[in-house]
Amino acid sequence: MTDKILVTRSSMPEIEEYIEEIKDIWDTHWLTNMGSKHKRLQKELEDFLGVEQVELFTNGHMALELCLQAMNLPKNSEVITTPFTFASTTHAIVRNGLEPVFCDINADNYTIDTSKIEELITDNTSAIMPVHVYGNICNIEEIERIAKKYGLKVIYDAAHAFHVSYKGQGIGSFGDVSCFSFHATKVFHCIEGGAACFKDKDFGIELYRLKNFGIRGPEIIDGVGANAKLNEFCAAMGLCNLRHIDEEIAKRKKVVERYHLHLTGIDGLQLNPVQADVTPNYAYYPVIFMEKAFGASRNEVFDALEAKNIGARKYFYPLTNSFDCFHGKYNPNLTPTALHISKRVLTLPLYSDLAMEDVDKICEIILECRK
Ligand code: T4K
Repeated sequence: MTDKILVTRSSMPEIEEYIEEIKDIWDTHWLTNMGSKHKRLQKELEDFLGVEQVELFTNGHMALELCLQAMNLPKNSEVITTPFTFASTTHAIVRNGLEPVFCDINADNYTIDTSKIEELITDNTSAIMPVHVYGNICNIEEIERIAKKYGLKVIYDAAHAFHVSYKGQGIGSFGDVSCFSFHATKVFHCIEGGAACFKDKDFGIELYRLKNFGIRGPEIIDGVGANAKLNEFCAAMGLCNLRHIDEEIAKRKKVVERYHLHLTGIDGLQLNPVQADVTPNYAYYPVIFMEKAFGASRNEVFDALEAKNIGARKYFYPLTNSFDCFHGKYNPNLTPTALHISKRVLTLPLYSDLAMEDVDKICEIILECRK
């Protein structure tokens, strides 16, 4: 094992709690295919997130990919999204035979710049796929207005936003569908897992078929589906972690406050904003380093931390619209704010049991980088 402090560390329930939760699997021998733990987690999440319906998946990516597929959008139609995100968002669009159209982001909260969406809409636009990046919430009202005006579907990538609420309403309840990631690195996790939240019953039926080979009944397979089912061991981890989620977020809040204590008001540093009407989940701690004003570049800080065995991450660099796999098809200069931010951002280590002394040490190393 390494003593390195990494960007995050999976939270774990007590081993006894997990063993207790999985014990009955040895009686039932029911390991996957929508077993009792899957059903329980689904119901508990619907209540907890305050959403009408939840469908569970093997991971957040398959939730996004299959939600797009279930929408049956016209082939080659355009989906407006942002490039300042994890590969998954863009790849879900491309793997559906759809065309991503990249909108720039806001310089202060890194979510889609809604003032730039309408100019990107064409006759071929079918949907908007905004990202609540770092758990920062997009301009939901404006996205709703635009979607309504142009008849577009809205699929929120809410991978980072578990248990965030906006004006008291669970974030999963916005858009046609919102997708969460329950990956090991997330505030709430199932080892691997994901969920889609939505209201439309028929959409739910289609999603269920798509995650289970298109099977409608034992002798009726009337769709071409994938296999994206959440297994019972992952669901059991989710059931355990859900019991501790408030404590998990409270501990993360303390770590964030400690970072703030050291880094607030330092010239050349931009910290994650506090958003009005939003109850945050403290998922990530991104810092933007303005080289001139701060006295060191993002890369210099990254290297200095690495040298001291601290693994910060450049989430999200490079932008998805400059990935090698797209062979220069998209022009990142058309999203200048995203480009600017991606060259300057560093997400600092953040997890619930990160020691305060470690936060102090990380900040000390960062501040010592100033020339
Ligand atoms: N949309 C967005 C906006 C997303 O950010 C993501 C995923 C998705 C969609 C898709 O959701 P999933 O299909 O993944 O459910 C990590 C995560 O794997 C990924 O889930 C996440 N976003 C992304 C932002 O971060 P990597 O390649 O940076 O992971 P890795 O293996 O370098 O892990 C990061 C750190 O986490 C490690 O340094 C240590 C810690 N860690 C990692 C693992 C795997 C643990 O403590 N335990 C673990 O088991 O992508």
